[in-house]
Order: sequence, then structure tokens, then C-alpha cells
Amino acid sequence: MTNYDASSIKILEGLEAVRVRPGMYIGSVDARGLHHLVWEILDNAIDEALNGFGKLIKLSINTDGSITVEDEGRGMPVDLHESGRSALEVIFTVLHAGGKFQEGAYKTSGGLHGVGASVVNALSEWVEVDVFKNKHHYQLRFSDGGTKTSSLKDLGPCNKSGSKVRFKPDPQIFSTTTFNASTIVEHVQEQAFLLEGVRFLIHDAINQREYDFCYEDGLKAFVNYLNTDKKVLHDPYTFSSKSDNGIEVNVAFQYTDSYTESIFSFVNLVRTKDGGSHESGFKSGFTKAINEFARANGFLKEKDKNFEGNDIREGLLVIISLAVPENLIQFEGQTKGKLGTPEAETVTRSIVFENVTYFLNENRSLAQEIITKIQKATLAREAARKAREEARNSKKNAKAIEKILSGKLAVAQSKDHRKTELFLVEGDSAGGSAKQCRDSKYQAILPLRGKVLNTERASLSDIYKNEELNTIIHALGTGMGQDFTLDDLKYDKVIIMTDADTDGAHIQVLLLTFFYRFMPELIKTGHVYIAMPPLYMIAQGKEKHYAYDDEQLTLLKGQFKGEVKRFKGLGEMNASELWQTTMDPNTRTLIAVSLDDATACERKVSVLMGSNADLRRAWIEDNIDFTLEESYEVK
Ligand code: 28F
Repeated sequence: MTNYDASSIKILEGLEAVRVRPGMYIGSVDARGLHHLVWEILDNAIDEALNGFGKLIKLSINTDGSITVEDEGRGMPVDLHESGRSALEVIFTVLHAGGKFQEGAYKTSGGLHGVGASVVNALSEWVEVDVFKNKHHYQLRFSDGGTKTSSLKDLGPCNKSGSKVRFKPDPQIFSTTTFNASTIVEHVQEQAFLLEGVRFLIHDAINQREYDFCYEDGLKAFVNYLNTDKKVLHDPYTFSSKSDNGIEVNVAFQYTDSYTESIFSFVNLVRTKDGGSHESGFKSGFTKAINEFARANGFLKEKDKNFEGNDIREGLLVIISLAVPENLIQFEGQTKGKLGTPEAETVTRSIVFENVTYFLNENRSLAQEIITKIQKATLAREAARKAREEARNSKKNAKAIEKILSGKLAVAQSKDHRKTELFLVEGDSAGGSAKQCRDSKYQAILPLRGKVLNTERASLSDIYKNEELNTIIHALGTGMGQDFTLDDLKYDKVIIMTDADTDGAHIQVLLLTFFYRFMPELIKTGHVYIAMPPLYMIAQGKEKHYAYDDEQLTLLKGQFKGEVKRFKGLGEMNASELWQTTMDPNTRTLIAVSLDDATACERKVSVLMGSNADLRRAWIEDNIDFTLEESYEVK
């Protein structure tokens, strides 16, 4: 008895540690951390499926703010553990519970290596676990960060097998507890692509929608999905192979007629957004296969230099998915988004070389088409380099740009790049107001005239010829494409400020597309923001109150009796209103743009550029992280 109490206290201390430093376990307590809880529970269900138990996983987003995940596996163990508690309780209350039970190669997918369930429990208002096992239905419940509210109950006989976890995140921990359905749907769909043959059903009770994802030919389906609406040169080509050291490599690729290269890599179902040894292995194996084929077939003569990797990969979309045994895994970098495992490079390189060589030899006319495309890319790059060098060396050109810039750009006085901000403002009139009201020490204003070039289908030389984009590139100071240098960035924040209408949304998407395709580092390093101008104002006497959406307007209408004014654009605010609502670092709201969901973004950029405005708006709402920026000090 005393023993049991003592160990219960220890457990709560263990879970309390998670509540004290949630960031150490789930990264953050914002929307990203919140969704991490879902991935943890989902990972456990996926692990069970990967181990060969159950091919159906259900997830529901419930109206009470909770999430349910259910699998058809063996059911978590419910027998008595040596500590005197049920194994089930141990899984949900002891950090790193995974290890104790571990026999060989459990835990194959990503996540926190088995600590998941207890971490979710620690950070939840309540958790309800149902286990269907031994023809019985068992249940265990917790509340307030892991306090047991019922002992393990046997609810009687049942016929199914599996585990079900329902949890509600604790609002005392998270800055937001609202789940983003599209974030969840996209993550689940991505897992479904990578896990051939496992079926995922999603019930979104909030928006009353159902999803059913199951792919037999996963990577091929993934490529088709990402390249939807692009003109393609061939069907996606896929291959898989496993090496002696247990590393399994799965690849799918497809050439399109676009000018960009897109590589999405995964290790044990987890995205490696910063690439690593498997991506380098892919690149060197692919380059070698193309060059050797080109030389053997007379496309490259003896005196010719090899094609460059960048030219070879123009218009290429690739998915690389590796299964790496636990003992070989090394992740690197601050966010552990880069694979370090050296063996992964050699294995991937040789598998890619062998299979791409086979592909080229088996599809000769297609191979010829691809090489013609590469030759064009080589010429275009040389032309672009010349144009760039001329632009750089010609005083006349530099002067022209300077002149355009000096006429448009209102610079910030401070040269402290850690504090300055560049506002890209829709229209000359809003630009004018912004110039009047800004904090001229730290805020620079660049008004944009009309629509920005759609860069989704533009080549480098198209961009060098475009005045508007050139002005932006020069204002930023970074260069673009292969020339991009983050260290040269002259501003800490690049803030897109447009009208809150569909045209404004379009300009946002066009600018984001340009940054995404030609300066992805700028977004990845968190320098891009979107300003949020208010939609309404209620003026009661001298007091002015602003609403940024319809919900806020309803609230304000209850509090204040005054005339409601709807702002159709930035231009309808006077300079002081614009400052107070949208630009003053102490009162404004900024949306930080992130690239968390790169595959979702890839598809949407390719699908939505130039198509209908409602979808575009949906893109912005779904893909931009609505993490509001913490207030920021200007001295
Ligand atoms: C809704 C989330 O968590 N499913 C799970 C199992 C099955 C077993 C298990 C889980 C062994 C190593 C602890 C059953 N029978 N879905 C889930 N299904 N955990 S979690 O075992 C506990 C782990 O560390 C299981 C025999 N062996 C394993």
C-alpha cells in the first residue's frame, strides 16, 4: 500500500516535469505543439500497423475539442506490471515507458520513441483509453495532467481487438487548443501515402466532413497528388530496394515542364525538411546516372563538361522515403530535420544510380526528351548568369534600379538589421499613408503597383527582366535563387501588407510563391510575415474600436453603440488608423509564415496559381500558420 502511494507520487512528479517544461517534450505550446499531441498518439497506432497488426486507423476531431484515435491492433497490454500497476497505466504515466517492454524492433515510426502516450496524458485536461483485447473491453481514465480518475475497468465482453485513445488538451498549457482540421487531414494523408495499404478514416465532426485515405501504390499516388495540374513528361517512376545493413530506400520521381526542383524526403515516416545524407546520396546517384548515360549515348561528347546537378533536376519532383533501423539513425541540426547517418548516403546513391540507369535504358525516347530538357536548362542558366553578371557589372543598370528604388522605397534610418522591417504594401495610396505614419527609424516602406508576376511558371531570366520583383530583390539585399545570401538580408521582418480582399489575397499568394520558389530560406528562417489590417471599425464618440473578423465585430457590437464602418482596403484608413491597427509593433497582429507543411504547400502552389480566388483564400487560411507573433519591442 505504502509502496503504491510512493510510486504514484513519483509518477506525478514525472508527469509534472512535462507540464513544467512542455517545450522539451513537444517543442512548443502553440498550435504546432498542440498538433504534436495528435501525431504522438497517431504514431503509436501507426507503429502497431507497421508491426503487422491492424490495417485500419480511425481519427476523429470532436466538437468538444478532443481527438480520438483508434486502431485495430493487438490492444495495449492490460496485465499487471511488476510495479503493482497495470501495464496500461504504466504506458500512460511513466515517461519512456516504451523501453521497459521493448523486445527488439518495436517503435519504427517517428515521434518521441515511446514517451508519447504519457506526454499526451501530462498535457491533457483528460484522457480516456479503451482497450479491446482478450475478448474484453477495458477502460482507464485520467484527468488534470495524468491523475487517474478510475482504476482499470473491465467493461465486459466484446468481439474486436485494438486500442482507442481520446484526449482533450489542457488549455492551461497551450496558448491555443483549437485544432486545425486541414493540418490534421494533410498530415494523415501524407502518412497514408508513405504507408502503403494502411487505411485511414477521418471524421471531422466540427466541419462535418469525412476522409478516407488508402493507397496501394503510395509514392506514385503521392507524386501524382503533388504534381496535380502540372504538365508532366511521363508517369511517376518508382523503385525500392533494401541493403544488407537493413536500410530500405523507396523513391518516386517525375519530370514536369516547370523550372523548379522539389525534393521531399522522409526517414521512418518523418519528414526530413533539411535533407541530409539520403538526399545527397539521391543527388549524386541521379547525376551520375544521367551523365554516364548521356556520355555512353553521344549526348555528351568527349570535350563536353558533365551536366550540373541543378540543371539535371530542373522540373524534377522526387519523394525519397527511407526505413532506417533505430541503431543507425542520427538526426542533426537544431530541429533534428537532417539525416546524418553516413550509411544512408552510400546506400541511396548506389540504389538510385542502378535504378535510374535502368530507367533511362528502358525508356530511350523519354531519356532523350529529358536530356534535351537538361540541355535547355544548361543554356538558360548560362544565359541567366550572363544577364545577372551584366546587370551586376553595368553601372547603368545598377543606377536604373537605384533610381527606381529611391523613387519608391522609403528606407529605415537604422542600419541594425536585427530590428528593421520592410513593408511590401499594396498600392501607392496605402504606401503613401504607410510612409506618413511609420516609425521611420526601423520601418521601411516599398509600395507595389498592381499585380506581382506569377513566378510559378517563370524562368530565372523572366524574373531578372521583371521590374517589380527586381525592386523587391534589391530592397531585400539578398539576391535570389542560387545567389540567395541570407546574411545580406537588410531586414529582420519582411511584412506583406495588402487589402483584406481577394485581390489582396492574390498579391499575398503571388509574393509567397516567389519567396517559396526563389528564396525558400527567407521563409524557413522565419523572416516573412503578413500584416492583418482590421475589417471593421466602430466609432463611439472619440473612441475607435477595431474588429479583425466577423466574430470580433459581433462582440464589439454588444459592447459599443456606434456606427460600424467596413474597411474595403488599407486606403480607407487614415495614416494614424493604419499605424495603430496594422503597423504599430505594440498593437498590431502579424501572421508568421512558416513552411511546416511543405508538401501541402507544394501541391497548393502548383494547383492554385491562377485558378479561382476562393480556393486561393482557402490556401492562405490553411497554409499559413496562424501563430500570432509575440509583441515586439522597439526601443
Ligand atoms: C490509439 C493509439 O497506442 N496502439 C497501441 C499497442 C500494442 C502493444 C503495445 C501499443 C510494447 C513496447 C510498450 C500489444 N500486445 N494506438 C495505440 N497498440 N503498445 S500502443 O505494447 C506496449 C509497448 O513498449 C502490444 C503485445 N505487444 C505489444
